[in-house]
Amino acid sequence: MSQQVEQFFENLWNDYIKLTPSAAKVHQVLGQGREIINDHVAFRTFNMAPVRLETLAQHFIAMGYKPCGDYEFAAKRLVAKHFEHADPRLPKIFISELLVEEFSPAVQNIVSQLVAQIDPEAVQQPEFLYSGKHWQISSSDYELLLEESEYAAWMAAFGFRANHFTVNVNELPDYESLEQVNQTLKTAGFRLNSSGGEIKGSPDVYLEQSSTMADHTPVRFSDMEKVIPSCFYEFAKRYEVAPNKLYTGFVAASADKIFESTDARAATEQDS
Ligand code: OOG
Ligand code: NI
Repeated sequence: MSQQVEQFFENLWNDYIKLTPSAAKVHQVLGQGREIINDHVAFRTFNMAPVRLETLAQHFIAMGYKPCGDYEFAAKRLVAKHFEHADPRLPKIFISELLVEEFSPAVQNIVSQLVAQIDPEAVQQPEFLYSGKHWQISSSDYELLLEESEYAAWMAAFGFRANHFTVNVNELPDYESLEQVNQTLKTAGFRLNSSGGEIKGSPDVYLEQSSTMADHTPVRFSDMEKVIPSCFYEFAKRYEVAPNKLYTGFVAASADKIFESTDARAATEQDS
């Protein structure tokens, strides 16, 4: 792994934990001071120039990543792709993009105005991927986006940065199952996303996933400050598709529920 790539992931992580202080606590609780290996990092964007998925992905292609899977989320009006690197120490990359034209004219207008404020030159720099938001937005526009798409509202509030990192549970020495990981997290006081059950997927689809509910952080809107859900941590356990060969893809039905980890309105076990 080149020093540049290593520095990129370090900067990405440092930006992420500023908004997600519980991520550092997750490392402490699960790793007990040992290094945690990440399975993947996820990014979100809009399907509008100059920030389309394909454009953001170029930074990973330049680092040696290859496109490996395509996913569609009809109800959330999103598509996604994942990318893998030959170096097993590097996390997979999951990038989704919102199909903006499928929303109301009001949402399309707000999003177009946000995207228009981005300097296309800035997108060409790898640092763009942890540069946050490039615009001002009012709390009322945020609320309007929230009514149609929690994803659009999250993007408007946080911009470009890691949405989540994901612990590679297969590489955690002290844990046999994702259930044990979840139990440890709950005992330590974390709230898990229980939309579709705490564990999404199964050995039948070669992937089990769980996630915390996003931390809450104060965000400065143009008219006021509001405390809203920021980023979360995910946990993934992969199963063999052949002897000594773990599944490397994602599972759309599970991912569909993981997206809800930033949704304050999504059901959690504590609420139900
Ligand atoms: C991505 C949700 C999907 C996964 O691992 O299936 C996902 C997001 O919330 O942006 O991360
Ligand atoms: Ni994920």
